[in-house]
Amino acid sequence: FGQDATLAGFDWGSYLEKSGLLAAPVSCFRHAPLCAQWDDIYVGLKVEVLNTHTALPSKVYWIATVVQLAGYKALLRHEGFEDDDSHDLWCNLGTADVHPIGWCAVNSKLLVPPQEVHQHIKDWKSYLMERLVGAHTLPVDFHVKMADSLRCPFRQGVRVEVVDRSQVSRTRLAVVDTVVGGRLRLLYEDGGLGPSGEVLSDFWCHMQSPLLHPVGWSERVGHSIKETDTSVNMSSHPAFRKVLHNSVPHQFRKLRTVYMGDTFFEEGMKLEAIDPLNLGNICVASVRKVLLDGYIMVGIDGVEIGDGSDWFCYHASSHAILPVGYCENNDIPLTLPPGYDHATFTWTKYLEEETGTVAVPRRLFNTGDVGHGFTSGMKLEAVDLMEPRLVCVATVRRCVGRLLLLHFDGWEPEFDQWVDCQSPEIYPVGWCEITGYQLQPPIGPEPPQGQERSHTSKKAKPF
Ligand code: MLZ
Repeated sequence: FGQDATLAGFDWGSYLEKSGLLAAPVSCFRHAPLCAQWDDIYVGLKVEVLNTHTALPSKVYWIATVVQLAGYKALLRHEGFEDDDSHDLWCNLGTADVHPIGWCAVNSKLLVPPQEVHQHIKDWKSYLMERLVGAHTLPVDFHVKMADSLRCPFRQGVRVEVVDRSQVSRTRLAVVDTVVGGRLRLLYEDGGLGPSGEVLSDFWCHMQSPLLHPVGWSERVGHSIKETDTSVNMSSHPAFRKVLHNSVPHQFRKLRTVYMGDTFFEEGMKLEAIDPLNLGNICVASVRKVLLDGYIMVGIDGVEIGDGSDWFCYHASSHAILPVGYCENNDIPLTLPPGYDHATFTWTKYLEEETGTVAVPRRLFNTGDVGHGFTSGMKLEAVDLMEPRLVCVATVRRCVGRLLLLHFDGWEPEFDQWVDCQSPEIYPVGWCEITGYQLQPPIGPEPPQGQERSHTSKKAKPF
């Protein structure tokens, strides 16, 4: 990890205030804790929150109003300050000692006003009564729901099949090592350990990632899988000392079923696809192989090595495959095969004259609008899918249909990535704080010490 945001405590509140930008609301993130409950969380709610501005020995609370929301973070104003915003404070609704109105009474806690306002108001009791009439508060089960939604069906020692980061066309057996906020650290079964027991090859993804599959998936759909090198001994690592359990399909997200009947993707058909190794690029691509259960292997035209090792598996319902002409229609620069020129390239000519192929029928793609609620400029916490251990401060740069172009704050635009609006690898502001995941803050104009910014290495390094 480069900069340590948990030690330094990245301050989303003042960062947003400085930028003047909004955070994407929690309700935009279907997989995020409390997404379904977020309609009940809004500006104007009143809560009971720990009062840290007293010299009293026991924990006391005071009433505050939500004056602004940014993801899971709320800007609170203590009752009594009225229009004075100088004491407002950002707190995380998922972690802070905040409760619905009435919680203190039920739990025999004291409500004590902050010292600064103590003198101004004579009769607190009637002041509060007046302020609280008709006020709305947090749902009573807020924290229970939060805890429920953080539960995860994966544990250390569960075996899965996951993309092999050293060769993206195949999967590889891996074992869950750690789970943080539904994100899994996976260790390849034959990844090897270094001289002092350190893991040589790991992979991070969310439990709902399309790159993750139950044991037996590859064989079932006809995807290639790396044979485990049994000479590699991992048994000294804690994750392998457990009794290993094979994962089973019900632990995984269910994909939309696709009908593979009369017309489906066929080998050789052309399309546009997000380059799995350069997620900011949408390229001219071909269907290379049709697997079972609606999965296809895609290759990027003109740059394929030729042995199929750089093909990538996408499900027919994936956001990452797009019909011919999608980029042009949506004003996205299409990445052409080497030797082609934007001034002269047309899909019609490319299909007929150059390759003698046909385009994948448009209706086979899942490009319909989903009404996701993201707009450009919104801030969020997003996985850098090229280094999927890193969750970074990011901004939505563009929204095109169900696709979002994400920019990583402080990084060059060449690090930008196209993701699906329902990607499980994007999170609301404050998610890292809730789950205990480390957040990568934006890098300043100068790269922080010990973190090189080698843009040239980006292409060569898969994931
Ligand atoms: N070592 C890598 C880190 C990139 C991380 C970017 N995250 C948005 C590099 O400098 O290329």
